Amino acid sequence: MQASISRKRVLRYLMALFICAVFSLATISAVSGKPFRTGNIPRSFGCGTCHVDPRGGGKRNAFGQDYERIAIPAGEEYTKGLGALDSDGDGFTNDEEFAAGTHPGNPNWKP
Ligand SMILES: [Ca+2]
Repeated sequence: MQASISRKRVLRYLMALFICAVFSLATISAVSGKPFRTGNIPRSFGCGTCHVDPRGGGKRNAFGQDYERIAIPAGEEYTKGLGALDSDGDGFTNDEEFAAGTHPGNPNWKP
């Protein structure tokens, strides 16, 4: 009888440990981003510079998609080519948008 209770306790403990581990991993993956990238661009709007969700992660906005296609393969460098693009199609280049303080991935926000 004692061994059976002890086994149940161990199983409960292991189950609680497993649930905590899963919750911790889910939390870590939700908040871990690439904040160093915001230092590689002329102006930062935080994680929302590249991501639809301003907290980061998940789907990228138009600028983030161009950053992924051009800057990441260039070694995380904001290239002249990326600056010359109009990622969000609002009529202003990414360089013009950063210089004006508007968002290069949001067509509703332009100089
Ligand atoms: Ca814009």
